[in-house]
Amino acid sequence: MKTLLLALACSAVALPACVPVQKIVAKAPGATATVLPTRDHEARGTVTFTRKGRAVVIAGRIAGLAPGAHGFHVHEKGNCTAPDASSAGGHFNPAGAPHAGPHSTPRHAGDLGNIIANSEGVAEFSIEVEGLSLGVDAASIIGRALVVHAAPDDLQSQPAGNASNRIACGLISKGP
Ligand SMILES: [Cu+2]
Ligand SMILES: [Zn+2]
Repeated sequence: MKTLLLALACSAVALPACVPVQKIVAKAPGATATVLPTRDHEARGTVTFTRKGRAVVIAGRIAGLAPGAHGFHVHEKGNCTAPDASSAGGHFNPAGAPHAGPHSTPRHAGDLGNIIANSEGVAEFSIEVEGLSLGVDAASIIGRALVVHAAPDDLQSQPAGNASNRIACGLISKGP
């Protein structure tokens, strides 16, 4: 009976103390991007950027894609206003490196490889890369653009992996 009373007290009175610890310590994303379709396309979704040691984890869900692989990059300019997102400029490349895959050295810092859409046209992903920051230094991706392409990035063709048109674009902003 005494135990039961204590359990009730926990749920009724001390509720905040009963929230799972993991939920409290889980890191909020350092940045987010909502990608919206460019003209004549339908891809859209939300992506979070979370620091993990020296790396950044880029996770999210993008729908409205053709099934298969789609090139996925951080582009230099945080400007998605052009109908084809050409306003976002080239791949974010502060080191003047060649284009490559997300786990190659050297590579453009903005090279995130591909996201893979399922038969419903939905891509769910979590990509861990180094060489990016969410701060105010030269490697920061805050204020730049996240771009999804129509075709796969072959991870080697210069200057942009031959990934074809830009089908979705979103500004990367600080905070959750
Ligand atoms: Cu791109
Ligand atoms: Zn690149």
